[in-house]
Amino acid sequence: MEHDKNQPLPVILVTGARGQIGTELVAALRNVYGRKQVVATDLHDATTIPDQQRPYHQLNVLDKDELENLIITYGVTQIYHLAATLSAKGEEAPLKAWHLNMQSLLNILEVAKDHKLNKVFWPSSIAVFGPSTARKVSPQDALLDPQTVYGISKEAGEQWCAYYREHYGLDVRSLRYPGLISYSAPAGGGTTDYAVAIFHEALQNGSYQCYLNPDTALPMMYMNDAVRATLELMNAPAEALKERGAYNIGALSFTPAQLVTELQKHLPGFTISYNTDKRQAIANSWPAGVDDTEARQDWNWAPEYNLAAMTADMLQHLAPVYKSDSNAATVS
Ligand code: AKB
Repeated sequence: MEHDKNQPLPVILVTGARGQIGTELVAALRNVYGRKQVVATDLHDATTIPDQQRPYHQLNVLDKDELENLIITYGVTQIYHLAATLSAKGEEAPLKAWHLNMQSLLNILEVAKDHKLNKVFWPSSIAVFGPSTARKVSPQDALLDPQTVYGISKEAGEQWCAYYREHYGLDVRSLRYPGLISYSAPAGGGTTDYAVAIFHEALQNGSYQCYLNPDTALPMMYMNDAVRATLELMNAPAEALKERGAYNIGALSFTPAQLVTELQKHLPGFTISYNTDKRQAIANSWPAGVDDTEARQDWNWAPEYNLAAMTADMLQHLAPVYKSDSNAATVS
């Protein structure tokens, strides 16, 4: 994607910039708008951040005053608010996860309203769905009955975004991300994390113990598609976006067993064992896939990576990282 030269350059602030999505989204945004247009923020100490990854600021998103300082200092016009506690970690400390996920979103919406920002992006998740979808492909307008505190915070967040849009005219846009698979930064605290960890373990040790049953199908997406979806949604004309909440976006739906079969095409010696934990119950409450007809119709969403292409690309990027490791499996 390229910046439309007839439009002014945005100044974008990203929270959670060092996380799984943020790492790649910041790079993609800088590619389109230029490095200095994107202010990355996260909890990490700023002194550890190399020059080519600046501007960077240490920011706790619960600190509204500091957030506001950065908006004023940089003349920020858009925010991508990615900082959050995910599904599995959220269940370990539900009230803490609720506070972080909700209060940070409210801080962002308030400063965006007060400083009249052009646009806000906030990710929702397939975690808004629950048992009512009966593990089928969930439609856009399915009943939302989340079973985790993370899912409840995403459902409430969707409502808050709609509230600010309707009452204050704030242009907030949102996607229900499926499980995201990427090689640049680790996934952290989610139920779908196995689909990232399995690549690292396969290359490092030649085996993996999976915490989900082999036949647990979940909606997934390669990060390249997720980043492109985010940029496309944010650049779609406002009048095209008919969905009041967050858009379903689909790409892949696979089980651990199907991913293993695909991996074994490249790593024939790779072995898997299964030992389920609490994350199985969370996965059981989510649909196997999502229906993204509305996203396809309203802003031409279309995924590019299928299971085979995603697996090959992940291995191509990660194999060199583990090459010097004597236990490492050989990619054929
Ligand atoms: C998680 O597993 O919690 C996340 C999600 C599906 O939102 N990856």
